[in-house]
Amino acid sequence: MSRIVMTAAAQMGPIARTEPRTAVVERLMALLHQAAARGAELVVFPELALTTFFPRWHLEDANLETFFETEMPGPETRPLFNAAKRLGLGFCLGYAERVAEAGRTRHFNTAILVGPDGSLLGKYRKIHLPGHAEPEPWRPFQHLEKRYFEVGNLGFNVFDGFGGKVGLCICNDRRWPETYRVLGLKGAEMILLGYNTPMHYPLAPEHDHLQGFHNHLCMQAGAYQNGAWVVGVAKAGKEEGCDLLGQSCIIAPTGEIVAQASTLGDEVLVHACNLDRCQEIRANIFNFTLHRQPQHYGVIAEASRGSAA
Ligand code: CDV
Repeated sequence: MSRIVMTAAAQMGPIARTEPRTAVVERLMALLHQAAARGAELVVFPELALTTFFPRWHLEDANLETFFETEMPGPETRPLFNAAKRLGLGFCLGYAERVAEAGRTRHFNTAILVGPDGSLLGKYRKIHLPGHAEPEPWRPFQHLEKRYFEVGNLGFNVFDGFGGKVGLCICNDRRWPETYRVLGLKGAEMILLGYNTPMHYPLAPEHDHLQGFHNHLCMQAGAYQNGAWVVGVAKAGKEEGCDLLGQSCIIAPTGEIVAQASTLGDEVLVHACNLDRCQEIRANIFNFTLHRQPQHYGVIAEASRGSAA
């Protein structure tokens, strides 16, 4: 019998800076209900799905901390967990995490995987943090992820759930082949990720028209080269004056897009993802055991190497 995971990509439209968590959670629950009505068992939400994408502003500490969760679920997010459990749905949720760890307060850009019974199956903290640490006033908007978050300290991991092996990563991670390869080597059959991708890239505006192309290029390559399903979910649309890419999609292990959002708003895509299809790739063209030549790949993991400008 094949292993089919009815998977929903729950794209979100913009979240205003003033939109309260409770209103956002209502939106997430509406998406859950739509997904459930279409037979989903796993729902994937975007990166930092509970608030506006706050790294676009240089914020003072008191303002900044309001965007972070100190418990998950907390009082405002518990209704989402309760609704998912009632509907028998698992989900993947991105949020800003503040935690006391190693004797200090730490901040991470985090995603969790929750099972249909409400149990925490896995947690990931974003490793590739884009942007800059110091404010750069020349930019039309800031991208201060390097200021507000630490590099994730949990590694790239694969979790048992939904009858298979599920890997997590977040937004900018999707552009890096190493992300998929580490998850692929750990046996990921499905890779879930959320993103907030501005259409304007201030460092190379001549690439703005390629945002959609690059989005699919890297996720389709990651799926194919590792024989895994990839579910990429956007927070999209014009958020506080900043245009964010949509194009949420579900990608088969062959690299083919099998479902794609057609709006920039709250929208649910559902696909029956057969995890057994991973073997079409992993038993053949990318049979790691037969064909990888890791003795020639050492440079990839050398910290001192870089094609620096
Ligand atoms: N949230 C992100 O990580 N966004 C980046 C942008 C800044 C390039 C991305 O890779 O989509």
